Amino acid sequence: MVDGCQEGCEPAPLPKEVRIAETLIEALLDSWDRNNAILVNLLRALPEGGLETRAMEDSPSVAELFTHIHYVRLVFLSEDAPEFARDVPEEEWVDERDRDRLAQQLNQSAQAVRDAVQNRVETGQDMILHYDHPILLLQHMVWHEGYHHGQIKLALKAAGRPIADQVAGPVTWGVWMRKKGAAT
Ligand code: NI
Repeated sequence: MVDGCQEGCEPAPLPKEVRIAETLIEALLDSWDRNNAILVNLLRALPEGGLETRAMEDSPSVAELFTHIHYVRLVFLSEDAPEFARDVPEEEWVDERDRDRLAQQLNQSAQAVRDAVQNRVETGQDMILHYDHPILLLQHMVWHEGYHHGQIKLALKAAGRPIADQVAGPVTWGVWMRKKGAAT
């Protein structure tokens, strides 16, 4: 053997570029998981009656903002990676008041986005209609959902039912920043 090694050797280490690429995709998918965890945490932290509140009279309700987020994820998938767009709702702004149902929908569409982006990165395929890189779908959704996250907080405040910073902070901002395994 050229390298003097027969059975029982350690496999050759992966090239540096492959290791970096693997680390980056892992971190990006992790950021997506955290983004969804934050959204579901916000849903769970809403005060009684929070789903019905609106920032202004003609604004969507908090419930409608959550169903809009779910809908937007699946509609973009239906246009860009359709085999991952399962169960796209017929309506966009649904006034769903069942928190468990909302959480289930958000977790389901988050998994669909994750699977689609991972698949497109790993197979080197482009998205069909939008985005120069499949990762941009994920980044677009993070930005979109952060935008609506602020609106939800504002709606609660306008209705006189804000979530206290001490309650919201650890389950939202903290999810971005805490190292895995650190105490909450
Ligand atoms: Ni929107």
